[in-house]
Amino acid sequence: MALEDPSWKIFFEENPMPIGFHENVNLIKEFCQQAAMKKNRVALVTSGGTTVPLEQNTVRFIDNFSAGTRGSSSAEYFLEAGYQVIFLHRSKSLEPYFRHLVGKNIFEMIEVSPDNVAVGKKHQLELGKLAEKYQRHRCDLLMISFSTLSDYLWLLQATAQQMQILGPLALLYLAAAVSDFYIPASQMPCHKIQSSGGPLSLSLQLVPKMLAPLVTLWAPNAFIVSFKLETNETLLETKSNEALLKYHHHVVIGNLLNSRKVHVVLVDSNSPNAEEIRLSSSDLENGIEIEFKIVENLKIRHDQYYADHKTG
Ligand code: 9Z3
Repeated sequence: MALEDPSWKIFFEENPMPIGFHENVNLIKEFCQQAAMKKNRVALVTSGGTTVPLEQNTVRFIDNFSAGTRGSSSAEYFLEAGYQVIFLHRSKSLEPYFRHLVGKNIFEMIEVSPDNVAVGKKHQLELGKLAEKYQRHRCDLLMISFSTLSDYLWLLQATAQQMQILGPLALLYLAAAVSDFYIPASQMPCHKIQSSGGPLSLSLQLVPKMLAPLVTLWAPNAFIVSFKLETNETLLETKSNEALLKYHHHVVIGNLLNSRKVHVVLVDSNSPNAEEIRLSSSDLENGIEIEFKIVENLKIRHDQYYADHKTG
């Protein structure tokens, strides 16, 4: 399918690679090579929303709602499950470990006396646990950031290609909220759109479906999990199944905008029935996050996939 439809190739011909691309690819390459030598599993976790700029010198852009909660929390659980993680995320969106500090006032957490500066007593346990986890995992975590849709797709392609060296040890977890529409670089005005031109009409092009080349060409041996976001419950399972049938990857996780933090459905090419993960009230009381259960579930599926695909 990817070979027949050249639209994804044209996208990369028409939209320039991001600044710092080669430096990032080198970091990713080294990370994957080291992991492959140690036979470690690596999860690529994509996270946050892509922007679609309206001008080349960008003053305005179309954005996406995602804060990166799914991706940043899942990255932590993959690390806890023994994976190394490439965290491909929207710049300034939530990040693993640091997400727990968002909205907290660091100055209120610190006690200052004339001869000492220390974490206040009531924050020591929480911050200590967090710092310990961060320090334990930081060498297994590679952070790469993007802003625009085009930057994201360039980095996704390159990361998937570098992960080929890992064969079935690689898992791709595509949680970023990726725009379906964009303005090709050649159709974007160079300078700020002036209001003196009157009301603005935009014509957006469809983004080529990158899952097709991703599955068949860029990461043919990896275990690939994509997300399907809907707002209409009646479409969720059908649309998730359609995605699986169309791209022939391994798992589609369907979620609804309003219930995504407590309920997801997993569809898998090997089983006819969807599996549901739903947080109970006791899970919620105990601070269990749905991503903990998603990663736990995927780890079992990836174990099976690895056992079926490893060559020696
Ligand atoms: C998701 O569905 C993610 O679960 C969310 C997470 C973006 C809903 P938050 O960051 O939200 O925790 O606030 N991601 C995939 C969204 C997407 O763009 N999917 C495409 C589609 O639905 C297919 S790849 O068509």
